[in-house]
Amino acid sequence: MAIETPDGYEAFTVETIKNYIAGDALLAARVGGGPDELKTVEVGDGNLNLVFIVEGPAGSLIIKQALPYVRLIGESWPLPLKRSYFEYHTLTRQAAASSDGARVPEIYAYDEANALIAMEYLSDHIILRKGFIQGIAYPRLANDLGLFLAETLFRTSDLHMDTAQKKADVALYSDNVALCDITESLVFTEPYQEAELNQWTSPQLDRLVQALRQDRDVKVAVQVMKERFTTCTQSLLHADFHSGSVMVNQAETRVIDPEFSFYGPMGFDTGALFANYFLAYFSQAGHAQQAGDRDAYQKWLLQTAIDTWATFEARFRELWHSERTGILFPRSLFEDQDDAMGSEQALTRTLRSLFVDTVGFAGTKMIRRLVGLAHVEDMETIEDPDRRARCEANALAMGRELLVSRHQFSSIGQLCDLARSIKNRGVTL
Ligand code: SR1
Ligand code: MG
Repeated sequence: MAIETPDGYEAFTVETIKNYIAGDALLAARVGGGPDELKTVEVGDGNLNLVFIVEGPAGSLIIKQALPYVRLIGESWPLPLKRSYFEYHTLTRQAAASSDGARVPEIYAYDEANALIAMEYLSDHIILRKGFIQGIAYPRLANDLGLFLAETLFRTSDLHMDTAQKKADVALYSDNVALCDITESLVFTEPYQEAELNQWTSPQLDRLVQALRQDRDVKVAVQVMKERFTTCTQSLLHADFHSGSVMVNQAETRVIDPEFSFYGPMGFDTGALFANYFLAYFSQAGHAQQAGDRDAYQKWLLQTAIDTWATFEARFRELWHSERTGILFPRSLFEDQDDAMGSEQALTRTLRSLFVDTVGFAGTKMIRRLVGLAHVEDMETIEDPDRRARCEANALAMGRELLVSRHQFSSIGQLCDLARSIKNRGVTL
């Protein structure tokens, strides 16, 4: 079945993209030379888009182009090109909102008709997930991501933003329906029922998958989290904040790919990151050459989780005191009435609610990556299925506990204790 695309749209190839670049004065000047002098390669390894690296005599860039369907599945699953519009606008908003930590790539151009964004090629960075698989430690990661999350989430919330602007933005992003629908189905629903696209390591995990679908506490909890996702327009989210959406080297951290963005609960972004720390943690046993040789790296991952939250919370607290200019918890009710205690009480409540959401969404995001459609390379690259299944079963146990018992936790340190204890006892298959 051929997919209808808007007039003016063309899905590029490594050859046709050269003429496109040559025909755009700004992009052509950036890479230099004519079309014959450009080297192009398509490197998209995500689930949805085309990604070209373009290198010329004077420079390089990335072209990210949306396809009118889900790349992972094919043309049988159409997907609006407009996701590229949301991605572009979120990149510009995140660039403005984030100052001290991770940054987004520099954007060179946006072509709405071709659903294409031209941006900086981060040639000396790698995808964080690949770093996790190789066991590479990143000393700046926790600080950079903690700051990025605190700043982007706080500054796009009613704690800070002008209310008319925020309401207009909520309306704008409400149109990212198809991408939200992917999350609503693939994250919050399908892993808990029979669904054509679900996959898991079978037969090793069959019993656990059946148990999950019959687990009433889990099903209720995940629908409560889904209700948060669909009804809470707290902040402009990246909304797919996994370790494949972060690029790193030893000196800096970049956040990419916010095409799922919309106004939702802050904890959905923070939770996604913690889910990916813990998935990386449980996958390490599958990458060890000899027993124990990833122990130090696992320790680093858990410490990174603790440090990320510490930075996030500290920056959030600072912003609460210095940039609380929005309609929520106004200073007129607290500081201006000499009620600093009231402001602290409100801050404590806000952080508590955000923490509980973070834990619940982290559990949800772990589970979907183990028994739903889209898995993570951390686990998928473990070749021996028995070994992989043991890692996945442990991660699944952690995901369930986070989701169902989210109100019982009060620190990331406790989540790390749980991860260690599940690792030490190991789930029986
Ligand atoms: C069909 S898209 C599957 C997943 O890839 C993206 O990274 C999102 O997480 C989405 O759920
Ligand atoms: Mg992505």
